[in-house]
Amino acid sequence: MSKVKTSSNSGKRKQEKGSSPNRESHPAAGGELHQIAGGEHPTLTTNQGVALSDNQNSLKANPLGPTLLEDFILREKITHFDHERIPERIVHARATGAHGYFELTASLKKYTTARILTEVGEKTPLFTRISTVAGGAGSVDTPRDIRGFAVKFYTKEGNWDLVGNNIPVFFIQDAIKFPDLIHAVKMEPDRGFPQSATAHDTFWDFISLTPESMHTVMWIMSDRTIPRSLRMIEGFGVHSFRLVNKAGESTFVKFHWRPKLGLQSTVWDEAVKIAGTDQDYHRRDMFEAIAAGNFPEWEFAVQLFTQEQADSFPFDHLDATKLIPEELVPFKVIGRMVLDRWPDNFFAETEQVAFCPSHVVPGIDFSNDPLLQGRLFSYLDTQLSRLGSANFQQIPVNAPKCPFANQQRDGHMQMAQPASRVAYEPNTLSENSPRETPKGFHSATVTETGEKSRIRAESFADHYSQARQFYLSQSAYEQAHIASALVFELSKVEHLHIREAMVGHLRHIEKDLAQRVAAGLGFDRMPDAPRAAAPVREMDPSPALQIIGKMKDTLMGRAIGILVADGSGGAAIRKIKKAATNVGASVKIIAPRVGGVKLADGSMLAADGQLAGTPSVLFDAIAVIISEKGAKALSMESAAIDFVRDAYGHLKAIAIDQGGRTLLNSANVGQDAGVVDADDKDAFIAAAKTRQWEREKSVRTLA
Ligand code: HDE
Repeated sequence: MSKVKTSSNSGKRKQEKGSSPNRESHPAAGGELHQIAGGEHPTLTTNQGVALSDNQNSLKANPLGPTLLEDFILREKITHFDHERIPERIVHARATGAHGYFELTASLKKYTTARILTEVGEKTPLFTRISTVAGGAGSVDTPRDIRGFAVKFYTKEGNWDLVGNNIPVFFIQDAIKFPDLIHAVKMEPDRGFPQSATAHDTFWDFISLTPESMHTVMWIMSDRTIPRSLRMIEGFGVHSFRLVNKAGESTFVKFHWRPKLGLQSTVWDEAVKIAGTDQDYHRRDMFEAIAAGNFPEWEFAVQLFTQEQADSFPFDHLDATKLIPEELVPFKVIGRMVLDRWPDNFFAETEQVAFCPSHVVPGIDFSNDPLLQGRLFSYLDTQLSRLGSANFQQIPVNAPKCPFANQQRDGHMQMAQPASRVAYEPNTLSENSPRETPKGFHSATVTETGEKSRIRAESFADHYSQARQFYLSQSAYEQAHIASALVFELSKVEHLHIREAMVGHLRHIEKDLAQRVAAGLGFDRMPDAPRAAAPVREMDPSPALQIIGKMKDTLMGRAIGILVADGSGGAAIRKIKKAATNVGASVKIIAPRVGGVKLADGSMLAADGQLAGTPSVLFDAIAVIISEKGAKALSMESAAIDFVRDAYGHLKAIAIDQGGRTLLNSANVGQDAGVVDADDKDAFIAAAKTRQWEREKSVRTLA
């Protein structure tokens, strides 16, 4: 056995020349840290309030000796650190949250007693958390995925959580299938990948065996799942709920959020590249918008309908794989949500917020949707294991902002210190203990009859009609994106029989779609279609289901990137910048060096981003103002070539000066109606408000 020389044990190892063991004068020991920031600082203490004299060094037997177990300061600090993480959400782990308010603009007094829906003009504080579903907490913001859209309203009558998604339908009809669905979509358990992607065998295997998921599959293959910004997505409560009025009568209701900025998505190649450029793309976008005072805003709308109306629908509204077309039951806008405050602390608020669909207030009640019924159990249960205690509602972000009192007591991490002798109800010993009230929560009166069974209702059997309606309601561009997304995803599936089974389902949805996907996958024969449990109905197209139809003719909330180089013309840059900011866009100057460029007139222009780290995928439209000299230099830079090539490939408007035209030529980029002269600012602004859809067929082969 070789002996290691432990001279450090002696404690007498020579000091470095000129250094001193005294931490005040030893930079490595942190003695200079105290000079970093001025001002009055509170004393640094342990959790027990003991002031620290040294937060840079642990307690050692001698300067090079072992650390002593006695060091309670080190142990307290490290122990707390070791326990900083809590279990991440099993789904919806990755998210962005913000505070805001809800303002009612039209009363629903006729339908509900819920004060939040009856008092016009009243503002209710809220916390909103928008998430992806499949990836872990550290995954990227832009995978193809549904976005969770959860809102906690702190009403005067208790907390109401509306825990929805950015898609109005769901994959499954019964809660008992949820663990299977999620296990199928998450990373495959033997290999631990892919992270946050549906494009793998287990997901499509499960889907191909679950025909009820076909409607949601159409939605997730659309560009709804690759949004440009969380400020540009819709939100849906998905299930039918009930509103209950003073007389105890109930009306069914579906809840909807519609973004003020309109809908806007990326294109798939762009979403993939954003993931490599800025993993926090959506979180940063929301943070920057709120910081700049551009508060994200949504309209709140309801669809109200009676049991009699529901009986006449050609589908069952209790089936979460179905939506109620706007054309059948119109939307009634009743309020707005504004997100105006970023959380102080991500963990305390966005991570610890606990949503439960079971959190409703008097006047709002549940329907029998079997998915919703399962969720009423699941969320409370998950909070117990995630937050570790039945007292999770005492965490500030979860606590109601109205008075609340009951006789629940004790438990892990109890913060309250009730002083009374009694902890039960009723009692005669306390004059001011909480009592029930007739104004409290009443469930809607509903008669239930029938036999207990494990059976799927016959009215849930139609799995294809609304999938077909969705596909046929899309513009030709959007249909091509859906078909291409299916080809992309299924091309990642290793098992041929799964690819074939999926194309079989598509045959029920739309023959042309099945053919396009089969061709894209290189099939030489059309696979058989599975037996459909119910005949496919022809439903009227619903244009409201499009994204393109719901884009707004605006640059509000969008971003323009101006690529500049030494020798650029300052006037041209200023002109574009002014035109874009005048219509609400944000503008960034991109230069080869972050220090900026020397303009033609010799003045310096600072850059907001360095070219290599700020590619055009981060912008909705670009301008290239670089002069001939700049073009010569940038034509040799792959980042500059990619900048213009990607902007063109992602169907964006491009404004160019003469140098810009030279760079486009070097990059082999075509020139169409979306490529405009930088002098024509109006043409650029008009083109920047949309995508150049017609260009797409010239830049990629779509299915
Ligand atoms: Fe969830 N879901 N879910 N879900 N869900 C969770 O709760 C669950 C479903 C949704 O920002 C979990 O706190 C079951 C539909 C959102 O914190 C968990 C079923 C819809 C969020 C859970 C569903 C949603 C969750 C994981 C089938 C749209 C994030 C962590 C019956 C209407 C909320 C947590 C946040 C989160 C269970 C289906 C939306 C495990 C059992 C349908 C937005 O409890």
